[in-house]
Amino acid sequence: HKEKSEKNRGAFILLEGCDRSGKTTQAQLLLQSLKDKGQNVEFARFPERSSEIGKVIDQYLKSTTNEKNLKSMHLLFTANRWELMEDIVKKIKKGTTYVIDRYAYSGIVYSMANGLDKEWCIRMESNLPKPDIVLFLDLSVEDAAKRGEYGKERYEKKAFQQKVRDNYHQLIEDNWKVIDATQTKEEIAKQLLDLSLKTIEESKNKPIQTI
Ligand code: DGP
Ligand code: NA
Ligand code: NA
Repeated sequence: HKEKSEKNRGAFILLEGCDRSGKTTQAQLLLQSLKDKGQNVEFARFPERSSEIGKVIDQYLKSTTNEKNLKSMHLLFTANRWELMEDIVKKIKKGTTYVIDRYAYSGIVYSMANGLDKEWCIRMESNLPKPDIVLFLDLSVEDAAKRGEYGKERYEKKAFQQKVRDNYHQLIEDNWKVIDATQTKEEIAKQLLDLSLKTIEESKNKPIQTI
């Protein structure tokens, strides 16, 4: 029989997308709208750069040299997910919904774009808690680039982002919703809110799955 703490759990809502997809802005709007609806909701992002592992990741993302070993770097990103998910899952089980900006799928698509094997990347993320819904903000690299210059970090280049987008399209599963990110900010926000409220309702008494 199910533990009491697993009834009426919160949902795990994930936002994924290329750099400049509007993901971070939408995550904040979604968080606020859910709070306005009276939902018990918190926010997290990956990589979370403030932990010890996160600091190494932050330095890596800000540097442009290529001397780092790609597989060990991938495992640091994965470790960063594990180190935070334990607490997050505890809170989800007690009824808090989480809106999360990037997660295992970013890990897979960015590391694949670096040339790592798809199956290896997927395997390294296995057994992490699985999101109840993946809201994938999708737009062409041309449209993303029109939004202004890419930033200065390692992956913020057009050719690389094209690979990332193609890789995302290879991962789409049943629990993914592809959102047309060329719509207005308000239109996107409304879709994300409707999908999230539906997901919160539907996830309440379901066990949390794993990747
Ligand atoms: P931001 O979401 O703006 O904090 O940027 C984080 C960057 O790191 C973004 O370009 C995506 C990339 N990223 C996120 N997770 C992973 C991962 O697990 N592996 C790799 N290689 N890159 C990642
Ligand atoms: Na970024
Ligand atoms: Na971001």
